[in-house]
Amino acid sequence: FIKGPRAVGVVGAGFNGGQPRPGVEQGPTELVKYGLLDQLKTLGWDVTFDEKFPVYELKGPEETGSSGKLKNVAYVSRVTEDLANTVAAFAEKKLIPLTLGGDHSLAMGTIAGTSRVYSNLGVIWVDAHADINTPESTDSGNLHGCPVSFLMGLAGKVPGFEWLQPCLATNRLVYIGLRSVDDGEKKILRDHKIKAFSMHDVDGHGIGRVMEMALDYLGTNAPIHLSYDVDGIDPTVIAATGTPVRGGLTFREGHYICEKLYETGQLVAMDLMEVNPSLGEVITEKEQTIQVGCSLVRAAFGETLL
Ligand code: Z70
Ligand code: MN
Ligand code: MN
Ligand code: MN
Repeated sequence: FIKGPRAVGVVGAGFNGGQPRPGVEQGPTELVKYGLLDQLKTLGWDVTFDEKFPVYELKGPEETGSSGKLKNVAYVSRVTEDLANTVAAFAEKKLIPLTLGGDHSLAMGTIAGTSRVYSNLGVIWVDAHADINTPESTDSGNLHGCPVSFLMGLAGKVPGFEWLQPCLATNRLVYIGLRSVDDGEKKILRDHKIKAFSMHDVDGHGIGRVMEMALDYLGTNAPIHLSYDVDGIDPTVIAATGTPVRGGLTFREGHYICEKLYETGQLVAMDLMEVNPSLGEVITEKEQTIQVGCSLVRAAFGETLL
């Protein structure tokens, strides 16, 4: 189990600049209001929490400027640089940084931060999406679809992101839960032989075996940063997130990943991202049937193969 002091440094990162849907900046506030900090204390954790608890705001229209297709470059860069410093300071003091998002572009900051403190860091990235678009491959221009390529240095030099140097080798990350990967991203995953367990793999091996293989790959003594996009879990369980995708991890599979990392004592940082309390609509049975029907056809025609 977790070695060293049971101390967690909670970072609230209310931020929506990496994607277009408002509401995700309220994720940390809602999680704390629900009692997350007290729940951690009850589990015996020493909880440090910065009461400043920023809900980040645009300084002005200059921060929404684009660089090529990328949107809000200055805004995302400022916030993630700030976050990297906060997370690194907690990790330096041997606290486990727990960053509550906010959209997943924030992981540029959190993983940059922990990688300054831990050598041989491994990342487990739970997500429906690969978030590895480059400035060239992105269709949406939303930076929450790009953090992995920025961290790995696959994005090249991006004007406005001078502070972020490559800090994650292509063989130090494992994905779990992928099922909505852009064609350009599939090519990147193949070209760099990036380790990925899609939902197809979770189905085939079971989550227990997938975690065993993931930990073997990263090394059973390596410090691990868990970057958890809640949309990795199925929308029947997690509805209030910006881009839900059917066919995700079950409630238990989603939890097993966390439990296993706790059990091994390898967890050194966690992000919980893309919680959007303002979303979560009810869909009709008719819509649901049409959607599942199309989804089954797409599965038979190759959509989910990486
Ligand atoms: C798409 C893009 C994404 C989360 C959507 C989607 C990326 N690949 N990530 N929702 N959490 O826009 O690049
Ligand atoms: Mn994500
Ligand atoms: Mn996602
Ligand atoms: Mn729904």
